[in-house]
Amino acid sequence: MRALYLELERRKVGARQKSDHEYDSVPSDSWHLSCKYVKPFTPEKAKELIMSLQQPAVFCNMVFDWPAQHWTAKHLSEVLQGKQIRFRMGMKSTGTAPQFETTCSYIEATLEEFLTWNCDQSTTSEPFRDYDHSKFWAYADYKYFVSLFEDKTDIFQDVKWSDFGFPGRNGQQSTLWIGSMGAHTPCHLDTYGCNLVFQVQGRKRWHLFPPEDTPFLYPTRIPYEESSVFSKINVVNPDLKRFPQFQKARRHMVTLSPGQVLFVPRHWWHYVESIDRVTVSINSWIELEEDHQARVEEAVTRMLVCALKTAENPHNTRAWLNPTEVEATSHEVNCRYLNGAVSAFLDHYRTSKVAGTQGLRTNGENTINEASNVHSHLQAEQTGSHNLTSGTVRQETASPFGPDLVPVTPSSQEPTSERGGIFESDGEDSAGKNGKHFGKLHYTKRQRMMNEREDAVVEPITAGCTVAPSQTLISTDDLLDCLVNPQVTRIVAQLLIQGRSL
Ligand SMILES: O=C(O)CCC(=O)C(=O)O
Repeated sequence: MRALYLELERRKVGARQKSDHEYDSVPSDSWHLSCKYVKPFTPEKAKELIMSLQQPAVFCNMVFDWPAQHWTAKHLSEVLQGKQIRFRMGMKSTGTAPQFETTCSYIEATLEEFLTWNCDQSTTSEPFRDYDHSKFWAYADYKYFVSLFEDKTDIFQDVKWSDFGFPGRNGQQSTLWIGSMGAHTPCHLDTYGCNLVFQVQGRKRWHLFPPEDTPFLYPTRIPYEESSVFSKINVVNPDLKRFPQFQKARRHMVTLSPGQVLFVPRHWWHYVESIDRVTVSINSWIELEEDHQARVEEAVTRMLVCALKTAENPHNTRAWLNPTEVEATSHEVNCRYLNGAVSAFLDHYRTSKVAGTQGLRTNGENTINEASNVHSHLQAEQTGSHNLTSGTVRQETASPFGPDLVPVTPSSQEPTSERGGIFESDGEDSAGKNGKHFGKLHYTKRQRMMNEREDAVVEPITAGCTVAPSQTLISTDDLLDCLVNPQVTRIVAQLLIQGRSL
């Protein structure tokens, strides 16, 4: 059955769409598309696709009636009425090192001030006074609706993920991203869930890499952020001498335009850059069965990173803790996380009938049922011989792709014309070198493994014996990169779970 929509609604959408073009460099085609009256996929079909697709894909014509389609930065600045928002400031010119959040600076400003700085250079916008628009970008990234619109909860209904088969999912489970040209998020993978991203204003270019290419992306957990594994590579200007394996990574690139929704499957690496003067996007991470095991992997990672990095330097968490993390949690708290995650995993699979059957997406990665022989699993991971269908859609069914669902395919050529992103490199490293300081730390992170963070007991600082990294052959970070490599933590999690379930 296809959903039908009233012509009146369609007209309203179209009229407002036109007046919102002032900052869009690329006109949205939603007006023409909305004339079709119908959505190409029912919620049930969309969900089925999301749960079976193993490559990124762009949904078209699914959101033409969402009120959030009109959420330009200008509209949002009126809705938010002078609310102070934290902006991450980064440099447009970068070298081959990724611009991590730990190397950016932060300011508090209103959206109005942001728009003045970004779109009207004749006027000075106070909070941005130190940031020359030609050299810096600004990003109000990863803002939870629940924090942004505290007293305006009606607005949650403007986002309707129920159209994709997730009833009750709306703005309450979404985050908002507002950026200027060049604003970007360094290459990382999200350890939990899969992702739906609605592009509202301007365009963003996504560079995606499949999970099997993880070794070629040089994963690192420093900066440490629960639920994100960062790549050491600046994928738009890679240092191939230092990271030669990156040449083997299969880049998939797509430019997302207003009105489109990108599906990012679980564990796909992504680097995302704003390529228009103002961009606004909204996303929601969809929980998956595999998250139960991912929580154990994340607990192992947290324990090791916090222990080793605190031992190395008890006084300076800023260098390694991502600003989205509140603090380095104590060993006691981390033990509780780990035990909680293992118990939750076991409880879930003991009480659930879905383990190993249709409800459990394996997405090429093992679950407890498949992991009974972890050694063969490791071998499979290393040789790539396990049953992966990434890059293709499962073959039992006819291809679902067409004009309204566009697969993101491997790029045939490296984006050489875009080396250094959309700006030329001047060899400088990052905004951090400007001596700018951090702002207040963020309050939360995507999907918390526990709600009891407030209970965290801060461990007394003990004097560690620190050896200067320059004197060591293998640094703490080198060691951590091996110990908490995603392939290793997966096996550790499986062994822990097996040990408890015997
Ligand atoms: O839009 C961006 O800058 C990054 C988005 C992202 O990382 C995500 O949705 O997982």
